[in-house]
Amino acid sequence: MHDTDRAALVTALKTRARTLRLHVLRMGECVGQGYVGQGLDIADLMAVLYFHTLRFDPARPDWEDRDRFVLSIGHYAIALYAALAEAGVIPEAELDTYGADGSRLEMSAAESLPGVEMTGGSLGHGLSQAVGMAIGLRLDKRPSRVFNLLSDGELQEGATWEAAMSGAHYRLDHLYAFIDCNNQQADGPPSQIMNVEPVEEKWKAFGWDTRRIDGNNIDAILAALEEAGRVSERPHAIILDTLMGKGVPLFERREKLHFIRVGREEWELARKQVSEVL
Ligand SMILES: Cc1ncc(C[n+]2csc(CCOP(=O)(O)OP(=O)(O)O)c2C)c(N)n1
Repeated sequence: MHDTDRAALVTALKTRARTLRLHVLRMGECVGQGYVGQGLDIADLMAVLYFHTLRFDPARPDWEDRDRFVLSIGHYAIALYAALAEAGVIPEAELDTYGADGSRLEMSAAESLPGVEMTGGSLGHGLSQAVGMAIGLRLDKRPSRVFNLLSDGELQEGATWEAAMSGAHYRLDHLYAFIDCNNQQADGPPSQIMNVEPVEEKWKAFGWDTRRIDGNNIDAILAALEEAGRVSERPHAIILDTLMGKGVPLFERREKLHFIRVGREEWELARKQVSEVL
């Protein structure tokens, strides 16, 4: 790819990421609270996946040869809804129902919504499901790849490591795990709750192809995916160092961001802050 083409792609994806962040704020404002920090921190990855990497058809979310995006961390649903609305899988107006009684957009994602591959909520199960899907797709001789997003908190769950072991054993090179290292879990930083570092060395020791990048840098995400795509016989772990609340300095500065409540007057400022930066 020429440098100019690459620069244009990065700019287009940054614009998408900004729109996804605005969708996240829209959902958060409707309920006055939510997993807004996570939606903002992972928007760059979601922009790359949904507007560059994933093979899917918004008009046919259950197309059998689609790539699978498996969200381990159900509470990151806000980021997935933003991407599904922007991609045209669900109506944008439905974002206003996020977290409301009877809404399809539950605070933790559920398979009843088109485009959601896994019902989340209980952490630590996503990678096992992704491994199972990857094995099944291979047996069915389908071209689909499986992309799993998990959190640093989920590295404290034993099942994650059983799945990591089996992914390497079965040489699932069409399986990609993104680990969102935002250095937060419900009660503080993992280093204080239960240390998960050194993350990259652990995945490497389990036999995965690994790299660790700035997860809020779109160029770096693209490069990591390109490099990983050239490695065969091993599943790929892409460790993302991200900043919770990314794009809204008002939130980035907060100490605890796992589930935030935001004052009525702060949403306007948050939108302004997101809109100002590309
Ligand atoms: C098995 C399980 N244990 C506990 C919880 C409660 N819980 C929901 S979100 C969360 C925080 C987990 O931290 P992390 O996954 O790193 O998320 P982040 O703080 O980055 O949103 C916890 C403990 C859960 N949903 N499932």
